[in-house]
Amino acid sequence: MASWQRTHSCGELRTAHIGQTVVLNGWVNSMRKHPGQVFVDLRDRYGLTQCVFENLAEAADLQREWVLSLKGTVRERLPGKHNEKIATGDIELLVTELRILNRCPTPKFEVQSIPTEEMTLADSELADEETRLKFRYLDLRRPTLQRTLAMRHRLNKVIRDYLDAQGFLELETPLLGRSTPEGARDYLVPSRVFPGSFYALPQSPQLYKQLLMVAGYDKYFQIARCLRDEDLRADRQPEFTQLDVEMSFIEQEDIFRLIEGLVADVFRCCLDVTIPTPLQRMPYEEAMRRFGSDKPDLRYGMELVDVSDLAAKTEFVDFRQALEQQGKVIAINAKGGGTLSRKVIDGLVATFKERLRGGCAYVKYEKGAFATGVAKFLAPIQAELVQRLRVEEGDLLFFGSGKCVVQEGMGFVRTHLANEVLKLVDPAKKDFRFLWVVDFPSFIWDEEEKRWAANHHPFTAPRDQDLPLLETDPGKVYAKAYDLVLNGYEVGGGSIRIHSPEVQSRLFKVLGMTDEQAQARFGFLLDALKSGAPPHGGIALGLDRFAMLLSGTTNIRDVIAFPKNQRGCDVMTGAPATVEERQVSDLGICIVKKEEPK
Ligand code: AMO
Repeated sequence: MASWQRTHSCGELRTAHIGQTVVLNGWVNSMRKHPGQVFVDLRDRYGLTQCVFENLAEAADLQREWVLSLKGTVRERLPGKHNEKIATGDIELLVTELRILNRCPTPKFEVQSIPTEEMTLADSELADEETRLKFRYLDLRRPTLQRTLAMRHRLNKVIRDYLDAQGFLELETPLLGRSTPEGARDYLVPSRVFPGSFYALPQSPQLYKQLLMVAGYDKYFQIARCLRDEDLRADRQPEFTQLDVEMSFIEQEDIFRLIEGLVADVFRCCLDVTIPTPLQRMPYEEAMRRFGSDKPDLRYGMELVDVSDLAAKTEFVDFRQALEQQGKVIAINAKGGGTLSRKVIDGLVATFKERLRGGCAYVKYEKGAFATGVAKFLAPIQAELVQRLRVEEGDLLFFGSGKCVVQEGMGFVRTHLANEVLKLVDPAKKDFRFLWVVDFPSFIWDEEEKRWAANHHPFTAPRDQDLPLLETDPGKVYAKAYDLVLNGYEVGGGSIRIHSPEVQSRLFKVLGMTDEQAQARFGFLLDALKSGAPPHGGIALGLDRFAMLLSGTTNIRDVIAFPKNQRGCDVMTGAPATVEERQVSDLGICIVKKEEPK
């Protein structure tokens, strides 16, 4: 071992080490200079150690984030100087030898952590995210991110151990393949050898895993990278990671049991939290009716209440119009929201109207009666509304009315009120409400293309009892599909697959594909299904979302070492970027200049 190499980490030394000569390696987290004495907090991913230089001239020049090797003697801190907030807070290192391993200019932004137990910088103290993404290697030194990445490692390890113990094989599938439809746009890779032909990067390993079932690998999993060119949101990345699972000779219940065991193990090992199993289940229609969402957050109530029957007794124009168009009037009780100002409520109404694509009205309940807003119209139904929505003094009711999207719109109203206005949830609190959403419709009507589209993906089996309706009434066909929901996020989705080539062909037809088109695109799958396909099914969990929720953050980028920004760019390396003209012409591609996206 070279003389500069560490004997201990910066989070390791305790009173038991007092008197020992040790070497620490790390970064200068912070410094305090006094006459004849310099204090440096040295940092690595294990923690911080206070190091003292007494009359060591070179120490005066040290700067933040320089990389040091410090040899010295461990000693107890002076009385009153102990720091209970850090694990090494009882000792300090009296430095006898300083070796500067590397110097650097002052970093673009504050990397240092506040040495508390939690070691988190408050959001308000962080540099803006774009700057931090540009210098990601500096931001990754931040203990919060080091903790979330360590959590991810643990998550992967627990998953592998659990599935290995259950007899699963971890198998890899190609990145360069044919497009698997999962509802998003593909990232395409042009072929040099076959100009004009493209590989598609996988949106998921869906078809490969089904083919592995045909091949007899009855318990498969993979921690798989997936790529989807879709609009980004706080919980979406263009490349993300799935725990992809597939099993043969099973039914929906077997997948539930497997995943429930996994979830319980993950939360126990990663957070020491017990998740009671079996997890709650709810049919899709019920989730939509009660919460206006297929991924309801069950940490709070505030359920949607259909008041169409009562609304019919009023003269309020918005309500009447909605009902005349066979629409609905749905109400929600924002408990205690009566204290919100008129200005805030008007702002909310404007936001909600946009999402509802219909009317939005409100009323407060003050001194035992409706006040402000549409109070005068609601007088005839006040008593019934108060009872149905359990209205109490100081409550605020919102009403959404309209023809088509009012249920989903009110789902938005519910989460917006809970998260942004009433602050009913704290993501850092260890409150985990899981839910299986089941019985999804197989198809949704695509108004633009005037055809049925697969609600999950086209390999999902319809319920046996609904098979006769496939051609006659696709809107009434329900799927053997399920989503795993946690605190309002869809953290997983899967289904029992079609293993009959005839049913698969019928389903492609419902989606508007001719036999020839189905054969051209999915001939290999149809052939495989004809080669002795076992009944099979599976699921994929979104590991980034899982890690995000385990870490108590709402930003998916916090759990990915090198994420893309909101526009899908890697601002650190500058990807996507132009390439040399020769590279493009080798691929037989000609670039058509388009206007810069705004
Ligand atoms: P699905 O498309 O539902 O199913 O994806 C499974 C899970 O992956 C996560 N996820 C994402 N996470 C981050 N960024 C994204 N852009 C993103 N897109 C999806 C979600 C989602 O629940 N092949 C099927 C699975 C199956 O049927 O077995 C599939 O990919 O948490």
